[in-house]
Amino acid sequence: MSVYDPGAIESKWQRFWLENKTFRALDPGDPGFDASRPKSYLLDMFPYPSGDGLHVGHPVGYTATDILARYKRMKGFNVLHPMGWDSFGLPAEQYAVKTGQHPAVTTKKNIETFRAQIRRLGFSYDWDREIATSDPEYYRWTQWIFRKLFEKGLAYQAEAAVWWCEGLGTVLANEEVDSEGNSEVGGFPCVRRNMRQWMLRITSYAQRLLDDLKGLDWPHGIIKMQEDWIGRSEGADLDFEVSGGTCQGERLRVFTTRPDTLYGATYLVLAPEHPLVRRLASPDQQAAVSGYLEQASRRSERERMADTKEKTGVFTGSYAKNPVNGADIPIWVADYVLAGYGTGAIMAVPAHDLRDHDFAKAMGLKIVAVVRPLDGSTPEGCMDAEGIAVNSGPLDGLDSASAKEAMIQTLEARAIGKRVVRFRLRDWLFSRQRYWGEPFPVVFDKQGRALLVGEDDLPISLPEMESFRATGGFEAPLARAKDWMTTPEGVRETNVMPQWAGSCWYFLRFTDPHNANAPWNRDKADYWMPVDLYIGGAEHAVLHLLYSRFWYKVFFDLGLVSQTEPFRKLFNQGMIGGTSYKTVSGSVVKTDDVRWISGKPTHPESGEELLVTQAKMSKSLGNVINPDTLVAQYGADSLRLYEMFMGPLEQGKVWDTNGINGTYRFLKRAHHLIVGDGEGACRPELLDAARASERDLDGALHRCLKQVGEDIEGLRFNTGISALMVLVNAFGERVPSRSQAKVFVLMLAPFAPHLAEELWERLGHSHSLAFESWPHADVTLAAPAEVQLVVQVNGRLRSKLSAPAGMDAAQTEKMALSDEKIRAFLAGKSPKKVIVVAGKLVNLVVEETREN
Ligand code: ANZ
Repeated sequence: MSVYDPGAIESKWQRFWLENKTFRALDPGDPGFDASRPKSYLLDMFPYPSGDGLHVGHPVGYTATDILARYKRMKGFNVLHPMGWDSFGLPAEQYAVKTGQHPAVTTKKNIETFRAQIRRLGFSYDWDREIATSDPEYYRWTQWIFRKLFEKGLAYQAEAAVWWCEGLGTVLANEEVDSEGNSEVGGFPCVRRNMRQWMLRITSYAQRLLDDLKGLDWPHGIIKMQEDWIGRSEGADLDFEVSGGTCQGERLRVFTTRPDTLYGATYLVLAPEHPLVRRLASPDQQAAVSGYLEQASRRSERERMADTKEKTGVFTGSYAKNPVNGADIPIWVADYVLAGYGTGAIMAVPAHDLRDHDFAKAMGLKIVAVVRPLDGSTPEGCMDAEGIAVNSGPLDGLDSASAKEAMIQTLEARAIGKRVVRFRLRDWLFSRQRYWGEPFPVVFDKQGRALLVGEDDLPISLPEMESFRATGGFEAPLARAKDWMTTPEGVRETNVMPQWAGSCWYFLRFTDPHNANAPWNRDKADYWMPVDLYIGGAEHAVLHLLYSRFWYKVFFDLGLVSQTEPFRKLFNQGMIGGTSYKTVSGSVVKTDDVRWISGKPTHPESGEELLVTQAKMSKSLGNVINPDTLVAQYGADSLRLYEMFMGPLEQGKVWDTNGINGTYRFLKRAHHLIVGDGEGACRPELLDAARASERDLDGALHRCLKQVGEDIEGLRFNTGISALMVLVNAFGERVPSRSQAKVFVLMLAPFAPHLAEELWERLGHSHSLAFESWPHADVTLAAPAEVQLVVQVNGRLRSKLSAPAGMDAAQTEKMALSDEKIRAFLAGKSPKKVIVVAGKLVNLVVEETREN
């Protein structure tokens, strides 16, 4: 058989790898484990096994880590490359609601689909380490970790204002609600409510979470997003005294990052949720304040923060005294001040803060400038930069930094203020009123005290329930499982943990997935951690990465791990978008329904020409590409290769199914290069020693080898693949020698592993190439064959020649002087001076004539 038949080749090798456990990673202590080798832990963000199955976006990241995993094994590393399932969470529950099937059943089915699809792509995962976060053997340890958090005082209960979503029957975090106040999933309306919740004290790790970002090899954009999310601000808390009214003499504390602008504070603003608001409302402002509070409760935090939105607010009718100049300034309530940040109250300095400026303009409040620009200009509108203090009594003339310092000292001396550091980061809302999540290892005794369930009683498994639909009334579904809820010690907590919980530590479980006595063994974790390369989507830039970093630091403090950061290097693959087709009036035509008439997409019925746009792949646009069809048609190797060849890994791309033809043809040629057309295992000529005519190909081969190695290390897979394509072209119809064929096949292996294994076998090997050494690039052979020689006359470029690499100075000069163009230029004269950089440049200095 001599045709390239990916179907046969791929199923054969996938079976071989599975049966032989080729990619099983050995742990320290395992027989055969080689401690002298370096380790490499290559991790994909494990998928949520949705009912839709895999789409072509998933394999982008998986292929990238797989190329590296295969390469690192060949480079002599002990490689850990695992895969598992993030299988708890709202979508599973929603899917179950939709299909009427129990989440456990649908999740199991979805996992099977995902696993089969992923296996058909031939990734070199150690399948013995497969885990699922919804498996009681896994979540037993998530519960165990919760116990630790509770014991350390990092888990507590609080009444928290949360989003209640009636449609989903659950509370949602801020990030799960859009700016219109609808749920991101499903688009159901949400309302703010106070409810008892579990919170995790991530804020006590804020400084460390910020500081440790410095040592990470992560994309700058992601580091910046984490920094902003943590949001460290230095400034001061300071007190204003209420003058007059029922609150006369009470102190109102504000937080400011600009204490230097205190002389310009012309009013105060409280968040609508501030506890003093109602009491500060004077009798004639009572109605207006109440009306405003009602209106504000319906707006989302994001909407409230957006600068572009119109500012709203009302005067409370009360005043406070500015402590430095004694002025009575009005107290307002406005929702641009957030309850959850600082003290929930601000001093407004409209001359120097944009939001205050807009507000003062809208409400006709006083604006007093107290900072002038460093460049002496007279600014119009708001001047929010730092500068020199003016109109500020003793601060006048000081630069902003010194003025801040001086003001803080004054406030501290008068005991009406103090220096503070604040973080935007809030504690993590850790409970959900759902079914499909980890139950808490908590019962409440008769007095309502939360007690931990003993370690030996874990896992607390989810009860079987007939209906897990929310019934409304703000009750968790588990509250209906009365038998399950009641225990001799007390009543079980009926909330469950959020989806993030399981993914906060799965990378540790992979180091020791079947441990029945502990979440992981310290020695194993110490050996494999930290993750050397973590690849996944940028959509997890903030929450997943922040939460896992937080837990990891807690584990460090508990002595469960030896480092403080879990992911040394992070890389975000670009998204694959699809093409979508719409009519002028905006109705979507699914990709499969588009009728192509003379190369133009048209409506299948009306014949109207359609508009083409690039969009995210989604079911509703009908533009989701299923990898299974492509694998059936072209093979997994072609698909893998194509996804890597489309462009740089980090870049977003638009899917074009036609492109896969190119990588398929390349693999066919690669197959032909080794196998030929004959009946034998490979081309008979391969068995001969290299013949003289093929030796010139050694240069091309080693140049390719050098580049492919460098490109894999630098995650530049597209250029590595194109180097392989160039090489196959260079061979053309010529037959490689046996040793050339070996090098070629080994280089191909990380990219197109099935075909490479097949060719390796045909070259006469009886074992897998997975652990063959990566061939050594011969530097002399890899040196470029030709270089460019630049010839100047009196410093001006006069000729460019292509020259054989490795010429010495004399050869270089001789070549320059014998060039036609240069000889014409010199017109028989000999240069006064010749400057030579061997193999690169010759500058001829001649007497200037008029023409020169
Ligand atoms: C007076 C002032 C003058 C301010 C000035 C800024 C510029 P960051 O840097 O984000 O920490 N602020 C304080 N608490 C707030 C809250 N709960 N909701 C909305 N805004 C709040 O921001 C701190 C600054 O944001 C504080 O400093 C305060 O306004 C405002 F020329 O005080 B500033």
